[in-house]
Amino acid sequence: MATLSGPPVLTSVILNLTTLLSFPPPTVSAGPKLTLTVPRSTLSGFTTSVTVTGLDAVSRYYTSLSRALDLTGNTQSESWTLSASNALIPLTKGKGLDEYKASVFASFVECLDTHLLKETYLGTKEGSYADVVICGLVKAVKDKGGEVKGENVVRWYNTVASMVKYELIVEKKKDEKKADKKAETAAAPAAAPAAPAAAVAPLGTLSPDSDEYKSNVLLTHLTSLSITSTTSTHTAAFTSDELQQYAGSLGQHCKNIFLKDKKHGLFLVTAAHDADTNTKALAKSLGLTGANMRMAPEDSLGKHLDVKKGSVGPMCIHSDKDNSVKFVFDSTLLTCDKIFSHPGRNDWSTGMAPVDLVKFVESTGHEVTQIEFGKKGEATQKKEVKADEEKGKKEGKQQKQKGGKQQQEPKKKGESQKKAKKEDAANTLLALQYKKKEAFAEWYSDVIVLSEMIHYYNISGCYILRPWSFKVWEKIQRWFDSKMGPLGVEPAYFPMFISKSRLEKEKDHVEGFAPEVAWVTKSGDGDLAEPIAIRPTSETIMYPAFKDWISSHRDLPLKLNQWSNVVRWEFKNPTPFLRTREFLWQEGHTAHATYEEADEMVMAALELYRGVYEDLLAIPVIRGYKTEKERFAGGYMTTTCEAYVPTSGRAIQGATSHNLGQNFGKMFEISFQDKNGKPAIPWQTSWGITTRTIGVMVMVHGDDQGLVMPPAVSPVQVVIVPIVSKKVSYETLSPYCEDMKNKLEAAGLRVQYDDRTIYNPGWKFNHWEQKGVPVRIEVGPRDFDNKACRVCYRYNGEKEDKSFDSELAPFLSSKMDSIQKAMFEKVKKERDDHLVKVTEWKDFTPNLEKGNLILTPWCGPEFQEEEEQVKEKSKAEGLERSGGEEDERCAVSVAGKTLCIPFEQPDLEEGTKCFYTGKVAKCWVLWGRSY
Ligand code: 87F
Repeated sequence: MATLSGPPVLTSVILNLTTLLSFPPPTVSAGPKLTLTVPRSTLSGFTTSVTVTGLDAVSRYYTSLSRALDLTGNTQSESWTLSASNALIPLTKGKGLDEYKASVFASFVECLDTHLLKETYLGTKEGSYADVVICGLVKAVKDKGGEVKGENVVRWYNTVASMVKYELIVEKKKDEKKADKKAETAAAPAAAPAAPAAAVAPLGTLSPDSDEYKSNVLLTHLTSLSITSTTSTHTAAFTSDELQQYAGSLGQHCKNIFLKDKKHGLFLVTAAHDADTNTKALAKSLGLTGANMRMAPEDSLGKHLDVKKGSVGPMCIHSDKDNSVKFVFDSTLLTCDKIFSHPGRNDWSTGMAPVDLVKFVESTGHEVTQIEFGKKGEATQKKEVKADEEKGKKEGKQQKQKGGKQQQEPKKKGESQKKAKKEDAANTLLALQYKKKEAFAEWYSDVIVLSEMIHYYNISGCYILRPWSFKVWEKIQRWFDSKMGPLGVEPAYFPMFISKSRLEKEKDHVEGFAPEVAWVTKSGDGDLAEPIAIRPTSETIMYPAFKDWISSHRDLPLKLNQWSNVVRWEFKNPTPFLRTREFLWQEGHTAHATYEEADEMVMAALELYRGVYEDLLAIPVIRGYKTEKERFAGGYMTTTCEAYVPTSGRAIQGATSHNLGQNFGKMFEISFQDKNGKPAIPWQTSWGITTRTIGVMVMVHGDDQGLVMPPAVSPVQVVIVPIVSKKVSYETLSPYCEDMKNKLEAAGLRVQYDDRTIYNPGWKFNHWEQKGVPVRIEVGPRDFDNKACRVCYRYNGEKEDKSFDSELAPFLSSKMDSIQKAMFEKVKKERDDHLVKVTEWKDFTPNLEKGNLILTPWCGPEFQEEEEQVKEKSKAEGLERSGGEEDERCAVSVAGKTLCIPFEQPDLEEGTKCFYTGKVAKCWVLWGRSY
């Protein structure tokens, strides 16, 4: 094994990557040249050797390779690297630093300085790749005019910079070229951060006289057609971002997608790089009925197009000799002077006139189907805008007809209503575009927008909560508040700003969280004397006041609850409700004279969280203790409620309740005289639940039509939709419906009478279904005649005719309870069907892959290292089995992690062994893939 303390010039050494990435020992300051030969299986796709020189370039190169190199092991290093990449890479782009960029940099440096006040390096005691990466990024921003200030940062910067003075050369060995295919495709970094300038090969031109050109069948076919083209060489690009970076200057590149549909076969789609290639819309444009277009499996790329993933281009159709692939071409490309695509390899791009590309494809015996693709980006919101436009159009139409007839009045219940609904959904583009089971993430974002829960905002990770979701939050708040009084918890409100010194008073508390803290540094144009943090949680805001308020045992217990917003500047993929930079929550903070009292409070809060999930949101949860590794580091013990999302097979932490012990008391000098007149430190708790609850509810209950609301939290429980016809006008039906509404409301139901005349019944059915209202009552002419109505249930789609009499209200009231129960039972069964026991390691990852929650015998909550090993090993096995790669910025991982040590423990027979270590098991632990 080579280390950096070898001879001054190392020519070719195969290094263990982990060794390389650990911090270079201080002895190496002379700047040796280091040649690193990376095994193909680790880093495929790098066909040429790359020389990276200088601190910032080395740093950026590490960053760009981080996914392929699997820089894992130390979560602090990982989290620093991730945050720094996200915060600093954008600052290194463009010319100089504007005011905004400078302030981002200043707060990052400030953050670093705080951390380095207590630590010498970031993440590990000896320093790690995180120091190299971040120091390099800091240098890059410094070179652009960024100010590196702060005693600790300057010391760290100088130390690290003086140590990293080497060149890094990555090259590929010839004899590794035949490495296994799987690893090759798996390692293509799909979304790696920007590669360093020094690692990007300059654009070159491939001569038609060169051997390489002549041995490429696609290029020689081009020549044989006398098509004028140029082929440029560049760094291999695996993503469109990379392509833009390496070869964007050439001109318009194509996006190429190889699709398979069970019924309609294979399609090669060539579209503008920014085209919206939504497969549903595409199938519709192609007139394909019953289509379900998916990405074609990778082996069919080789089989039909003789090309590898990442290198597909329209010319590859040349290899489809038996004409089994249909070619689809984005007609907007025809307006370009020249378009570029890969001639079978992703380090070459060939440019030609679009008509010539069409000529090329036709010459291979393939028909070119032209379709005009829209631009991607605003998918769902665009839909919404369109829907609004449609609505506007309709409104106009209706206004013109004011006093006239109703539109599209269905003649019969059933058939024509269904038709009206379908047509309406299509006309207004309001229908959900995705199926929950097929494209869960897209489905989720469609549902929350179309149901009018969420509106997107122009700051990443921040969302507008519209009344339909905020009212759910209000339901949770009202319920929760009703339980606070009996527990002796009082409402209060504390400021949202924290001074730096207070935030950092309790070291363990902020440690690891620091990169997420957002700071205010300016007012108007002037700098604040000291930056102030925006609360990510309120321990450090509240406890200095606790110190003032608590002096005797008579001041205890002190129990406060605050509803507020908090800000945590997350860098992982934001998801509305689930992972947002600002979110709403309730945080309870209490202080007690004894540990037991505090413990009781912790459990009482957790019981409320169970209630929120199970009784309000109809979602079963598993309660338990967090392991040492997963508990809140600032406290003593953490309890949790874990929910399960069947569609993704993932667990999600629902809420936590902490016994903080006396840690904060000691730090904030809170003390009291106990009953015996002796000084004592109070025992504290803190507990919180957030607007994540709403997201979990959407994911768990929603279906292909949209939301399905549990009656307990639905802002509207019953919607009454009149079906107006020639026989019965609004004027006649309205008093009937109003009367029904009043009677149902008098029974305590939340009712809406949808008397809008601008929408027809089909539109309304669709609208309320998407919003998940538990019961829709349809009132048509015959119902009016018979003093009846039709009751339709959202959660199971069933319908029944009921008389409108004194029984209707109690009937519907009890229906609300039975729907609530049925929804809970359905989800509980699904959850229980996915709850398995595993006693041997070999069964662990396969069960994770089935989307199961796994109970295993475990050696004990304190075995943190072993827990980490399970996480890492299951991640590696999971990735190997799927042949995939994990995006570290993604909010989800394939790793199995501990969710909790459930309070309800199955029997553990004496002598049972831990499923992983083989040591004597102390308890059952619940594991799963999680959000
Ligand atoms: C992010 C930035 C700074 C979580 C953070 O769980 C600090 C923190 O302290 C932080 N993210 N936490 C832990 C919060 C603990 C606790 N606070 C009261 C809760 C419930 C409510």
